[in-house]
Amino acid sequence: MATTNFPSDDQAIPAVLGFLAERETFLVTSHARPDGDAIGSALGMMHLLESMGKQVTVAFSDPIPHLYRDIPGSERIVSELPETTFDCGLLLECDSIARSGYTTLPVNSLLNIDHHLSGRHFADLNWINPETCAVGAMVYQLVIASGHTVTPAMATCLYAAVLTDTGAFTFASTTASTFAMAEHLTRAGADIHGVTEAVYFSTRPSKMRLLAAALNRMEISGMVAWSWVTEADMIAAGATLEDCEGVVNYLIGLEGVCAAAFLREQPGLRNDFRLSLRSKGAVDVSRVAQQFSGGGHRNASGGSIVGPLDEVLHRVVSALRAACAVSA
Ligand SMILES: [Mn+2]
Repeated sequence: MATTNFPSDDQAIPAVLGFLAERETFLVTSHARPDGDAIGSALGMMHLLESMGKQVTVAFSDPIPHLYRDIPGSERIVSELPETTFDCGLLLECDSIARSGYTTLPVNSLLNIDHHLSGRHFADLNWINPETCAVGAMVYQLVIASGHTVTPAMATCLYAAVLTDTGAFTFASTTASTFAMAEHLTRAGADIHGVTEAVYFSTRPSKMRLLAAALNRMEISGMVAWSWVTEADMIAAGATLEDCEGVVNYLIGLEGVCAAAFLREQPGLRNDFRLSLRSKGAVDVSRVAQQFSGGGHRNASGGSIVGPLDEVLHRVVSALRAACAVSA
């Protein structure tokens, strides 16, 4: 089957619903180190597919962060792929199979739904809309177009996806339609207080200690801010990888700062760093991430970089300065 490029959601949505209707068994997955949108959109899609009478397995290669363990259906997520072949592999916000953390998927066809600027047309059917705030919002559009009821479980999953991927309705991707969707999901029974409590008011002390170390070390030069943690910092804080999520958002919160970077040393890999980037307004960090084998959105992206810390910081900060200069 040829890959397809849709000029608008109005054309993509019926094609995606048709693709789903023709198939019975689904393997739903998303990117490695899953975030709220990956988990919420995958589980929201699971609930929709089950409303359609389909058989669904949701698989993630990495563990589910504790913040998201109460999202309805999360107890059904598996990490080992079952020994069966599915009619369809459904990849959400993944630009390739490799990004899912699995080497291959046991599927006869592939459907790709993504909202990243760096999204790619690798599947049999590809619906990519970089304008939308979350893949959860794309799944919401599918639910509405399908005519199925938005159940409370579905609503909670999709609300969690949208809440987290808009930075609690603060990012530039937030529009009037984001709030209209949030209102509808709330009316449909989304557990909005439960999700908020889990995501924003259940931080572990280890994360706070790691954050303190990172913020204490923060550097600011002109419109660029940056910080980093080494494996030794993580051990000292008793922190896990998921405790590093979101540290970069504090750096982009600084007045006058238009681009920010947070680096964390990969466990057991000295001088090998995972890079998180954020920006404000027109400053495009998805292009910066592409220089460091990554990608993402204009204002939020990530990648990886290898080298001695001083050299790595110099390269990243120079790239961010250049990105700020281009948009000035
Ligand atoms: Mn997303």
